[in-house]
Amino acid sequence: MLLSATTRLLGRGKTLLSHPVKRICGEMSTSSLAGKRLRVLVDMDGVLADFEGGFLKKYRARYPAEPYITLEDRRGFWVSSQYGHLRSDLCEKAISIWESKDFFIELEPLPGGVEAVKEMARMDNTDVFICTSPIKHYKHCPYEKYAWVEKHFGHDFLEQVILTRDKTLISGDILIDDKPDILGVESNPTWQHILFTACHNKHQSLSPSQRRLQSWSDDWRAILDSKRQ
Ligand code: DGP
Ligand code: MG
Repeated sequence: MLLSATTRLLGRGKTLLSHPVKRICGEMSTSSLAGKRLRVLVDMDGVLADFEGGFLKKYRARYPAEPYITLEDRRGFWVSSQYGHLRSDLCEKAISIWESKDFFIELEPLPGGVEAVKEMARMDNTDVFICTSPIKHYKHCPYEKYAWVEKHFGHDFLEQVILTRDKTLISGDILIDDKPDILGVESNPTWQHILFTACHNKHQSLSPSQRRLQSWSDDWRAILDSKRQ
């Protein structure tokens, strides 16, 4: 009874408690264990799921007579801002696309992302979390983000999902994310930001603390290794 409660509390308890050395660790605080493991936070939209491609496809299908911005011409993180600059009413039209049912669940995976994250999750001493910001129009997005993870990673991986509007509050060693400026209430986040290249950020220069991952064909394993103690 007590053992099963401890196992539940530790989360990874089954593996820990069956190993004599790890059992000692199991009696230590979970934070001392966490210190030896690499914690990788991976963003979803623009990193694992093709938000920009999915947006453009659905925008053109719904508004075939309206002007649009090719992926080559995308600049700046906020899609609605760039469409609003093109013509003010296009801002709302852009927003209507990702606020629609089935937008998030139908996003295509970006090449190699799902496979890379699955491989990371199998690596020794590595914890991987999908860390994603839902839009505030919550009718479909949070549900569909969970459904997308279940569809591409399987039900058990839902354990690794973090939905937050403020990623600075989440502790980790690295955050792989396509948003150039990740700001929030914590001015000194624990993670190093690895900027994942996307159509909207490829022309931007990095801040001194950032590094780039060009795509999932780039050497993400070397980035993880460089952060291991
Ligand atoms: P993340 O990838 O976790 O940083 O999530 C950012 C979300 O914001 C993602 O769902 C895409 C969405 N997004 C992109 N452009 C705009 C925009 O112009 N306005 C709003 N409200 N959301 C946007
Ligand atoms: Mg993103």
